[in-house]
Amino acid sequence: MAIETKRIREDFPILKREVHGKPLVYLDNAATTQKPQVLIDALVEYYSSYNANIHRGIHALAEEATGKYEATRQTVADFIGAPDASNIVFTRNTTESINLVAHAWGRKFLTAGDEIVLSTMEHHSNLVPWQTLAKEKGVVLRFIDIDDDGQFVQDDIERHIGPKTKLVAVTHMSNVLGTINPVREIAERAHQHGALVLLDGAQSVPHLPVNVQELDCDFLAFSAHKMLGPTGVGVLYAKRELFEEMDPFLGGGEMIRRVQLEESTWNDVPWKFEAGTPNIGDVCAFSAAIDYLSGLGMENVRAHEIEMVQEGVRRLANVPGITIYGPESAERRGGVISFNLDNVHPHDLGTVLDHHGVAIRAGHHCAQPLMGRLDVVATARASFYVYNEKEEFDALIEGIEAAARLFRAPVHTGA
Ligand code: 7TS
Repeated sequence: MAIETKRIREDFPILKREVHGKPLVYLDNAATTQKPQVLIDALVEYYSSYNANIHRGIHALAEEATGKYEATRQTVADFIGAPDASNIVFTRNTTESINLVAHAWGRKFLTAGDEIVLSTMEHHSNLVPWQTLAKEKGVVLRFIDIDDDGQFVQDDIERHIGPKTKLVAVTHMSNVLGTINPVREIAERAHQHGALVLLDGAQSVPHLPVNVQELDCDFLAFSAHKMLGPTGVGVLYAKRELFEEMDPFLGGGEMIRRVQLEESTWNDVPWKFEAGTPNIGDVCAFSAAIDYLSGLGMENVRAHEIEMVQEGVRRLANVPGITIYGPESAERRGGVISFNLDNVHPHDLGTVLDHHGVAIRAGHHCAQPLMGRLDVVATARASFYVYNEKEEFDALIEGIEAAARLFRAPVHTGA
């Protein structure tokens, strides 16, 4: 393995703790990842040595904090292959980044009859903002469906993206199925019809090499907390001309150039979209998480997760009564495995696993329409990251077998 998990695990203090007397097996990385010591140190360093408000002060601390905050913007731009730091706006999370586009771009440029193309595998955060906009503006929503392998139906891509399409907003990687979508092709088709493309990168940016210029997406939204970074920091990438023509999302301090009693003018991009005091400490620390991932190499992160998924699917498939969702091929999916065990509710399964020290997620994963499409109310989900190792599947399988025994489903060892 290109990723040395034994060495990496030493960098994550939380992995040393026990849960219910068992070593922690953390398989809920699609929800949020754990934090390396360098990230924790970066937060402590900010608050213990250069805490100050940015962009306004002329004193040394304010200059240091401003410098680090803006340096992180450059680090983020480099990480996703953006042409310039001004292509990066800091928000609170993916959800806020998508809402920013819906408000600042959608409200300004969309009118009745325009179409937005989404998909049936979207996270609620890439559905609800568009539903609200659609109601307000009379915009029509269309949905690319999935096939039995959990991939976009090709015909739907061709059928739905057409001359009326103004925006295609889809997830790069599904948080439930793990599906990695053909977003490069989708962008090409959208652009042929003059439509823009927003990628929900909440799951892809942490797990795959992502280059916005190669993908040619117009917007990309993601969250720091899913990529070893702190909570409370999101990113919105956009092409410069889009940020220029969009109206501000929130009004207040920092985002203005000149304010008069009756009207105001706006600050330059990207500050036009960062009203008020931002999450300075967390943004500054975020660069430590990105440096850590860059040090590992995103190609290696991806290769590690392909191996983990292959092994995970192999082990799970040996357990009688298990249904696994998502693409057959590990190359077509990220480090996420959603599954169900016959006659056992995923919440019950999650509770039994928790008593084995294994943290998974159970529920609808903020993708209720997808649950309907899969004809289930919920799934259990194991999701991986750089510190997970194949040995951890032993505890997962043991816990599932214990749940099967408890709830009287047939069982058989799955090694
Ligand atoms: N989009 C996708 C694809 C996601 O997986 C998530 C979070 C979001 C958007 C929203 O991110 P946030 O940082 O704004 O909350 N997904 C999950 C999950 O799968 N379990 O918990 C959160």
